[in-house]
Amino acid sequence: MSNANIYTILESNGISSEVKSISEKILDGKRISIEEGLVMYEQAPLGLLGSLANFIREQRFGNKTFFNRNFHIEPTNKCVFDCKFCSYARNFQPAEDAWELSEQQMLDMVKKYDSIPITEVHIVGGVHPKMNLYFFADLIRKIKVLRPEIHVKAFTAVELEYMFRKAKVSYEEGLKVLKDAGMDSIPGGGAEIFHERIRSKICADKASTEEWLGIHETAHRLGMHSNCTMLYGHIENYFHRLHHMNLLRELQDKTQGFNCFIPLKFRNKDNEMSNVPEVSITDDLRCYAMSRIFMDNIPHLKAYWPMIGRQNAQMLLAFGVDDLDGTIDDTTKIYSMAGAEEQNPAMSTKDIVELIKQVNRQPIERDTLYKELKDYSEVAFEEKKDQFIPLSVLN
Ligand code: V47
Ligand code: SF4
Repeated sequence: MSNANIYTILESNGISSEVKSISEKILDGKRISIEEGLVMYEQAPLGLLGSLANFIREQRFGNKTFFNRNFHIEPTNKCVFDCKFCSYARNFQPAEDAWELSEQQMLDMVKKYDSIPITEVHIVGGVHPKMNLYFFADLIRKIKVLRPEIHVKAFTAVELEYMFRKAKVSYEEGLKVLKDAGMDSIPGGGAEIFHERIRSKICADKASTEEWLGIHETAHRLGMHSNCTMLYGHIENYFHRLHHMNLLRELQDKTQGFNCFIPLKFRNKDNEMSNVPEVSITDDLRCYAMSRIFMDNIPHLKAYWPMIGRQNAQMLLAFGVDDLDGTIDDTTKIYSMAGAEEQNPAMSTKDIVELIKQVNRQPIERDTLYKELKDYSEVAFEEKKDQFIPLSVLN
């Protein structure tokens, strides 16, 4: 037996004294700078990044792994914007695969879950001029009549910025209209990459970085929580990712309003960036681990399984991730249209619990604001019971 300790192993892998001292800082719970993040991104071995991220995750949550029971409503995929990475949006020309749901169709979707114990509806879609602020306030009000207890997490800051601009109201006025109607929180989409050199190439015409951050800041001030995302693995580099995360970290220092950070992997099927190759699984692992290490003030790190796949999501639970999002019930098309392996994303409670248990983590059902609802460690499922049947309502 050799008497190697972790540092002799790392040194034999060529790890620099700089990486060593930044790692010690991280283990001491200290914040790292963009420059230090860059050193770690570029030089630290994957195993070290994973261990550091897992250390932070386990310090905070032990073995707990969170999920929720939810479904999505995607009101339309018609969109006035022109994001180059988007495989989902259609313009306003007639197209077989374009949809535009009526209020009644959306309420019927909610009614189909009458006897199913979901806790969240996630509403996002394309940006359609006819679906304005008052249309959506009315929709949310009616959803709450049907299911008063359900948490409505709705509209990316991109959708909100357009709605408020069209209605000629301030962010605060617009958010109050939606909050009064029953909107509870805001999802994290639309952030993409904040750095202007990249944003101007991939999504030049939608809400700017300042607008995205301004809407979330206003929501937090009004007592609403939100999530935040980062679209990675396309034409950005590590610096752009760190710059993006730093802006979110700075806002979180001010407001404490973000619940979770969700890195979203660029998928390249059927969009205007199909020539850009997708990154490897090791870059995914580095990205999530660095997210956990760098975002020291955002409580949760989510691997959104419809986008990254079930097995990769399981692996990411060892790289800083503590949350897998929800059961989904085949109600979102964004990722299947972009080439994700999950063509009809749906998991029963049993499926998601087993996925978590398989990698020796503790499955905890949460609500949208991470209140723990049920520990499934000891729950045994009867076959076929508690199963979601995909409704495939958009097919
Ligand atoms: O903003 C679009 C991304 C986002 C592609 O808050 C793409 O809990 C990869 O934000 N490849 C919308 N990504 C989805 C989103 C989300 C999802 C799940 C949970 C939450 C939450 C938020 O989807 C967009 C964009 O970043 N996206 N096209 C693509 N081709
Ligand atoms: Fe529209 Fe959103 Fe697609 Fe951009 S990402 S084109 S805003 S649906």
